[in-house]
Amino acid sequence: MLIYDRPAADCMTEALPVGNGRLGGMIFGRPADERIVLNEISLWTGNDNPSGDDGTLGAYQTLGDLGLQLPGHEHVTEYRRDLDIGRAVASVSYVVDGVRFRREVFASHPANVLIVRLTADQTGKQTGRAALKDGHSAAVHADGQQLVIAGQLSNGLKYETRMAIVPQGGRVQVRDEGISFESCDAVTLIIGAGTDYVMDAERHYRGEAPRDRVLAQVNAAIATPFEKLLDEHVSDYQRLFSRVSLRLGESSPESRLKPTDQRKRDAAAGSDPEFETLLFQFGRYLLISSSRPGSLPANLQGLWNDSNSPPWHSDYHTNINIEMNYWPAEVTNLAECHQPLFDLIRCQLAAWRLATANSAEMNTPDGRPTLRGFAVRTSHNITGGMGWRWDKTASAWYCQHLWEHYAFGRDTVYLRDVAYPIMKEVVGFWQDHLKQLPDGRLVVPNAWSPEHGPTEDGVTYAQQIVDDLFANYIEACDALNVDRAGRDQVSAMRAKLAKPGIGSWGQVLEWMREQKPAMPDAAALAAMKPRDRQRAIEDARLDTPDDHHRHTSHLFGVFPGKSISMAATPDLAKAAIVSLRARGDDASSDVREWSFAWRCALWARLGDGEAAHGQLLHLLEDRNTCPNLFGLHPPMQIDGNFGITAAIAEMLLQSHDGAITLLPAPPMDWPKGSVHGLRARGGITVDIEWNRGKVSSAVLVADRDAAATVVAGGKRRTVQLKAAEPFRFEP
Ligand code: FUC
Repeated sequence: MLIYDRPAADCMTEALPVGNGRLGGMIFGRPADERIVLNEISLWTGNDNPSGDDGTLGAYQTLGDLGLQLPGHEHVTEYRRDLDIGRAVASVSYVVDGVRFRREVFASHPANVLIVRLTADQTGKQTGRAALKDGHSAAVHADGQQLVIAGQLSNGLKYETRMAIVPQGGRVQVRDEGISFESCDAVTLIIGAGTDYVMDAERHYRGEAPRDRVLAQVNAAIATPFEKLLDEHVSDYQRLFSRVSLRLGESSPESRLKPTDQRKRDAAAGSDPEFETLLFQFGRYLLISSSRPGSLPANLQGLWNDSNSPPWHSDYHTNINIEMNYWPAEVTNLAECHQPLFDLIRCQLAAWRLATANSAEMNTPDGRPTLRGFAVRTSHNITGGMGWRWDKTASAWYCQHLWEHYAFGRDTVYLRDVAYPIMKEVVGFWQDHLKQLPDGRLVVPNAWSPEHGPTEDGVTYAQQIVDDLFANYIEACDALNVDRAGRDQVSAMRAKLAKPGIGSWGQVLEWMREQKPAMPDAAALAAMKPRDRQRAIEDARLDTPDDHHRHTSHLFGVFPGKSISMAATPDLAKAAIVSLRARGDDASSDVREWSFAWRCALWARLGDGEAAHGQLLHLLEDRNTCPNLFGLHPPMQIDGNFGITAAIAEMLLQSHDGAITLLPAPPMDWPKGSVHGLRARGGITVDIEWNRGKVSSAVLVADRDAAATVVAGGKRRTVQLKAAEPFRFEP
């Protein structure tokens, strides 16, 4: 539960989010003049231009506002607003003149609408007005007993927002300016919205006008009793949310009562294990709320946006951010929430192929245009448009997600029909694009370690991602029993991929050759403009122990990859520790928001629970998370929320190296606890209980008959699991 004793003053950092994967709301909780910022996940400007032009990329837009005027509610007592992430309902309650008022808001996935319910502990007390405001100044009209906005964006995208009222008792009047209600016992507002976007390139991403659909959704909801709408919403949400429960220890009764913003600040300094559980579950809440099958994936702000020119277009960033959004999907048992990412990838394929084939920059090392596969740029939209520079290996990183969905779920039909064909294409791209060095090693030519340093051959990040793709492709061929010859060829190429090197101070080399930058002398620095000076200093620190860049791209092989580990590659794992320590977590450096989540997962993979926990605590600091617990880059950004949820899971359970490791990185602050319902690769659901930092018992349930190697406290055991039969593991 997130709780506050004041209304929000700012949308993105303080208001509370609700969402059904498609429709979102940010609730301020102001008693007399409530504001709920509305969103629809497909409301995008921009077009299909893949050239990297940020102008044509467009941006994710805000849909508008729902405003509620409640005269007489200016002075209230006993104010509280909260977000119950166990039920996905936001509430506001307060007392005016001895009457307790309550407001509940939720976005129902089954009913496909957002619902606001006003009640009080006395009858006849609801008097006020509800109005809609469009995010693009389209007009609001009364349409019978409903308010409607029908708008169109500059790119032709049609959208519609609709609001209806269901009063209990009292009187209601609907006018263009708003819906007035007087002396009602209770009021339910139903908000529907939609666009004519479809995830179908052949139809130029345009489907039917949203009008009939939105009207039908709103009409169906007004014909359904409120209690039923609420029950169906809560049970639909809990079907996903309740799969995982976590206990990391007991917090003090005082901690539990603190407002969430203050509690967060205190939790960063000391131990509040229930708050850390809340942070973990909040990431799951956000994923369920912003990423449901049939809709678009969570963007840089998830689903929540109050601006028409949001930071970084609130787009899909391919060099860490969108991937991090989906790190928790499989391991925290929300595999179906991964689906929107795959659907978006699939509907963009034709556009990405064409853009890659047409780009001279994407030619093969011997100068031929790309014939197989595709690459993507650093950002993209939902209609084939791309922004900024090419991020060559991002398509292979996307393939990791396609593969992991199979690795966890073992759905062979999905692997054959969805994941494998795309993996094969991208493998083809790399078969054509790797460059052979005189010594026979294969390198990714002209590669980039995202947003850091020079572009060179054989950059560690790119090498590791291609290695990951090849490894997964080989496993996919084996699982499907297909393409034996291709598989063996890929396996031979994989063996020749240049491996990460270890540098002069024991670090993982981020570039093939250690960078030996020189610091300009003091006079030269003094003569520079401040920005250039900053850049020159950063450049001079490249690849030195003073390099505190926010990205940890060269450690991809540790996490989310699997090629570096203490067991299999101890030298590289030790070098990864050196690199990670040097990259640091200094407040004055470049490390921020999502960096902490990544570092937490990296430390978990390297088996250091204390260091991992330290990163988690850093993330709670006010510079890294907002009062509403959203990540703070700044500005607000959501990837850190998803990343930390995945990282906490990684501290409790790992399954990337062929074994299922229970409690691989417990910190001292979680001496006793339990987790139920995490997923391990191989289609296995895992419960773990621990005490004094050691596993006391575990239960594994496999979806289908399987052998599993379980590691706990350094001991390994291979067990035979029978489908759906709980297997109790006592170390
Ligand atoms: C990547 C990061 C930035 C930011 C942006 C949205 O480019 O390097 O820190 O998160 O995405």
